[in-house]
Amino acid sequence: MSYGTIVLEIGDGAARLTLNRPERLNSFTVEMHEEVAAALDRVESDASIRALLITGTGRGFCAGQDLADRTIAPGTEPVDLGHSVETYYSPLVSRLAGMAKPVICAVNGVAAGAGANIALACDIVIAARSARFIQSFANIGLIPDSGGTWVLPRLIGQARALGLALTGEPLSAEKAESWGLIWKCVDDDALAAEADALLRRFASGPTRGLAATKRAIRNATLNALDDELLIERDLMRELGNSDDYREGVAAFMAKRSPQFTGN
Ligand code: T3D
Repeated sequence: MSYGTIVLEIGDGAARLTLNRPERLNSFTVEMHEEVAAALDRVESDASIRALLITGTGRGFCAGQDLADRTIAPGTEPVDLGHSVETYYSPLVSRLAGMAKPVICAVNGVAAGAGANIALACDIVIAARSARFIQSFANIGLIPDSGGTWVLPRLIGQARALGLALTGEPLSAEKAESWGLIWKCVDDDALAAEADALLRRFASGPTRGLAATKRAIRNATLNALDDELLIERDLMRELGNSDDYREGVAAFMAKRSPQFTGN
């Protein structure tokens, strides 16, 4: 399938999805939403794909909604943003967070509005040192959507979440790392190699174990410790029967690298 607004590359057990509207800082149109959704269908349904990387073309990662599609001519009805959020942004964030494969986001430049929160929905966020995260919703009278109001206080606490959301001030990649908002900030020219190395590692990793780890950690804040311990027991029981566990132990004992199949 060929796309007009994204690039999807598949190979070596991994998928690379690049947002590709650089002249608009990769902001989202309906076409881009539909193409990203189709790409995620492919990634989810193809068992040979064991990890996903998302990044952007040009100097931006993503500037959220394309506001050119939101100008309201006098006398016309505004777009129903609730419909847009429900149909496009929320399902996208939900799919990234819930996907049974690790999702890496390589934030190559500014990530604003929904673009920032789509990045934060990914499991591992690596940002170029020049990148910025901007909750720009305040500048246009909106609220942080795409999971922003949920993820920000959880990752950085209420004071910082409110500060970012109410002011719309940019947060540097370095500060995002030091605040615990993202996994890592790296030099711009190291971003692609760092993200690729991680993608290759996940693509040849114990996929079932990685998926279970992701699910357990993402759901953990909802559970009491004793409930979480029961979940851990069940997941360990299940994974103890996996081929990859057997291979991991055998490789350790034989002092060789494991050859995980994802099963
Ligand atoms: O609407 C719904 O469906 C509901 C859901 C909403 C989700 C949202 O994401 S709402 C928030 C929308 N996004 C924004 O408010 C961000 C708007 N952009 C900016 O504030 C700035 O562009 C940035 C801070 C991201 C970057 O600033 P800067 O100075 O580095 O770049 P720039 O010059 O502003 O942008 C470069 C070009 O991209 C420029 O076009 P031009 O002048 O070269 O022809 C600019 O207009 C364009 N651009 C940037 N962001 C958007 C955009 N065009 C359309 N929509 C954008 N979001």
